[in-house]
Amino acid sequence: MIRVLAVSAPELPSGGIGFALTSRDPVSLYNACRYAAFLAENRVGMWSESNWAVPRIQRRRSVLLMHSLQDDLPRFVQALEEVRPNLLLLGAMTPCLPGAVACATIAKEMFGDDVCVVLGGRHATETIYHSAGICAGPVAHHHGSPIRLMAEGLIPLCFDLVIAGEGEHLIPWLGETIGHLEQRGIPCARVQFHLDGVCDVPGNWIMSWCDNGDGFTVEGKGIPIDRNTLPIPCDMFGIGTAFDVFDGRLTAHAFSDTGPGCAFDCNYCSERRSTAGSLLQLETSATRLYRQLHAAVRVVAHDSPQQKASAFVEDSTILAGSVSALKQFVRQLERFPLDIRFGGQLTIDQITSRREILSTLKKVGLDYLFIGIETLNPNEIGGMSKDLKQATASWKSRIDEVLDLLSSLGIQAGSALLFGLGESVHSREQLFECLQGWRARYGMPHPVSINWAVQHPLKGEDHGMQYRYHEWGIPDGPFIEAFQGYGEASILYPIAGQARPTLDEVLHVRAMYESLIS
Ligand code: B12
Repeated sequence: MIRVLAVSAPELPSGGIGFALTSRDPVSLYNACRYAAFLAENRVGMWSESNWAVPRIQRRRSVLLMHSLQDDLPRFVQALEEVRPNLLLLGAMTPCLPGAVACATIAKEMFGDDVCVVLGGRHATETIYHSAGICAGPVAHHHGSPIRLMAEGLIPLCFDLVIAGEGEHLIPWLGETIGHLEQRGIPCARVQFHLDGVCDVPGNWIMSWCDNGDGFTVEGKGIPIDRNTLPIPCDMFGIGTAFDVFDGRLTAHAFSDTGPGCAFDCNYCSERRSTAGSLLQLETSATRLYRQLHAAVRVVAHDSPQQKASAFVEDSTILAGSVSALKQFVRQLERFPLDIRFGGQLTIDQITSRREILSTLKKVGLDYLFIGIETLNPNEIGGMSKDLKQATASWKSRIDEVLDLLSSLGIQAGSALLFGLGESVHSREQLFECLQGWRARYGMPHPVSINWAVQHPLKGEDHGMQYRYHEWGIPDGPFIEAFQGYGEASILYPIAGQARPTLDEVLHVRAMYESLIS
């Protein structure tokens, strides 16, 4: 029998999290596990006897999202005791690596070789990669690769497998294999010696493990996943979040499944095209997104009949901002309307050049757009790939134009700010002054999220920083308190070329932020 527990590792050793934007649904993990859940739901193979072969409300109890190791540890240990997993799936983004190590170590202490601990997600994907692009060239391990860290003794030997890339098909395969191993009385943690046929599993993925101080790797053949046939996460795991901007409606995380890459290539961002890969199956993306919204309405009607549905589109920019895909999406919603309100992201310049589409999108349910303002003077931070129309007007005046347009259309705007990219203190102050003015005039942007730029491994495109990431980016101590209210932030891993933030500047930004939102 497969007994699976899936956990998004925490990003902080202790303390709270940013308040502006968060979720109760670990959607990255839902995406990775959706096909396994689908097999369980439809009683296929070994998954039919797993602990996921239950209604989704029960299934989601064995999928956890942790934020603070200290606060969320009791919940994790309780889940370990209840599920007694033979397959522990840990998803970790880069700041969460120390949290993943802590969780894996506890599971190993409790179950030893009877549990197979698998680490996947963005950190693995950005630190174990093909050195010449997607599926090209030999596999490289960044200095922060968990395999290297285990081999060099910087972290304990706590992960049996580390998987970079797409998990949708590999996780079902792992479950099946572990089920068979258990039937034969072979310890689940020995799975790396039973990999027959694994290379045929679809998806772009690289599987690695560490044995006797050496790293080993197996790669898939790169058989593409047909994104049109992927199960929909909320069908499999339900919806546990309600974003404030949608008036109490439950909020599904929708995704058009055009891959993890963005249409743009901003050099500080993990979604940048050159790291995350280019867009996939864009021509059918509108239908996929429509199906996801449709599923959200269906799931809310079934699981919470007193409530209504909303959705936030997690695409880096909604349908990559493609005019034809957006128009197709609007047409589908016009023909087959849904009782749903939704939001997503577009860039400043996408918004100004898609006025008409935006007004049609509003009519079919678009209530909210989240825009990355980041900073007031892109030139000061070395430019941003998304700043396309810099020759026409300043970034600030284009933001103004966007807020004016969205306010006239009745679309609420939220925004993200990013510090630690090389901007001056004066620019920071100016930025908050502008925000005060905009909020007084338009009532937005709201919410506003503040972040301190973290250098991610970016498949080695990290300007030689070669951080190892095995220590918490914000160690226990005064910075934990100072960064309360921030989204992502770190002390140890500043962006290439920038100094670590001082306590004074972190508090200065936070004070300006608090006065903005009070
Ligand atoms: C939704 C989201 C969230 C949600 C849900 C988080 C969650 N744990 O699920 C919330 C708002 C809570 C959140 C929080 C954070 N997030 Co976030 N988030 C996203 C977002 C917008 C979508 C994620 C997604 O589903 N992508 C689509 C899927 C298909 O891709 P994927 O996530 O890479 O997952 C695939 C593979 O990685 C793999 N996989 C994933 N998990 C696992 C696990 C196993 C075992 C295996 C085998 C495979 C596997 O299979 C998946 C399917 O192919 C992305 C940006 C983006 N558009 O991707 C940022 C992003 C992933 N987040 C990011 C970050 C940094 C964070 C935070 C650390 C920020 C912070 N506050 O400090 C926290 C971490 C919280 C936590 N404990 O996990 C970064 C990660 C960068 C990096 N190098 O690590 C991203 C890329 C944004 C960015 N541009 O910087 N996030």
